[in-house]
Amino acid sequence: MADLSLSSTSSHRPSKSQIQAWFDLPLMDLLMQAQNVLRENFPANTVQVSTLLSIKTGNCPEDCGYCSQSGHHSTDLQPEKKIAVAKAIEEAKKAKASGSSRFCMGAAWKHPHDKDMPYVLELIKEVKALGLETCMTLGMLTGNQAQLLAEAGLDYYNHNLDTSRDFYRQIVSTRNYDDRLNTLAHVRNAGINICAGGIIGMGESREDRISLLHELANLPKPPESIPINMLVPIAGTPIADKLGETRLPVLEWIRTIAVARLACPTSYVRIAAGRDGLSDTEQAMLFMAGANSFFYGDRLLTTDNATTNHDDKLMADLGLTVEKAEPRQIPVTNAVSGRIGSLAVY
Ligand code: SAM
Ligand code: DTB
Ligand code: SF4
Repeated sequence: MADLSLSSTSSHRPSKSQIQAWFDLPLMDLLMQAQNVLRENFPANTVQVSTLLSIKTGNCPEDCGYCSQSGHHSTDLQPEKKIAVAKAIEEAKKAKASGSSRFCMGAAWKHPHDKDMPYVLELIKEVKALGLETCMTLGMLTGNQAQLLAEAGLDYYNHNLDTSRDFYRQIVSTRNYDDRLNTLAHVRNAGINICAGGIIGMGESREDRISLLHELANLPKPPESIPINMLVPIAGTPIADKLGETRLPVLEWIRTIAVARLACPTSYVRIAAGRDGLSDTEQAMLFMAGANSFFYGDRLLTTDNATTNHDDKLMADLGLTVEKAEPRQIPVTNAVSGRIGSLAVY
């Protein structure tokens, strides 16, 4: 029988041993706890839906061992320079029309250069003007860049810790864990919501997955959004080439999502990359495990996603409805009184 001391009330700032104990629960006990904790914190049967767009593809100076976009690996990827703002807006309109509530724009940069900032700020303003929530993932940020993104109204910044501090050294050599934490601190200080999670299935141990969730749950404030990606193996990347046909069982993804839900009860937990090819039953279990967010749209950044047609049917079959977009309001200074107010930009 499950140890009742492992209930959701003990979940705030969980220790590593607490997280390990959740992983060790019988699966049905874990799923029940996770679904109950989800329902204590969010409306039942409601999911947050995001669509991704790559705004600058490939030739990235970083050497992340899982990524098709690193300039250090030889993959089939066709690099593309920054796409036109008009083209991105067209894609955002399509995402909105198909029911997505958040538009996430990703650029394969180590960090944005200051000359790139007017471009990304314009994208934020124009996408927000459509009534969509905005998310960006542009690599490392300085405090000043984070501030500029916040002032433009950016809702979320995605910057994943990806795995444990120890295993991180085996997957990327061009930056370290503290670089990631520094950027997350700049994003938090600027008042932008944090989207930070990781990838599983890279050959890491369960101990590494425990450490990742421990890091995320023990940040000064847990991320508002936690994407849990399952590795999409891409030929020509060192990790996919090393793993060969070895895959992490889907049950471990389900377990990891459930433990993320218990460790961070009030965060959105996202089924991120890796859904393509899962059965409906497997996906239903990921939602049962407490996931309440997923990427919608036929493409992720450079790889295929589950199709929108199939996802529409899946959501109908599971009785899931899409959460309404609630873009962050931009703080404005009232020039006359000097008081801080807020202004909705759509
Ligand atoms: N360049 C930015 C950065 O590194 O933060 C953002 C883009 S990067 C593609 C965003 C996240 O996607 C990575 O941190 C990783 O978690 C995930 N990701 C990238 N390639 C993946 C793959 N092949 N399979 C699963 N997840 C992947
Ligand atoms: C995240 O954690 N997953 C998304 C988003 N944040 C940017 C990216 C997934 C990328 C999957 C591989 C690809 O399409 O290149
Ligand atoms: Fe570049 Fe991001 Fe890919 Fe790493 S994950 S190679 S930083 S695009």
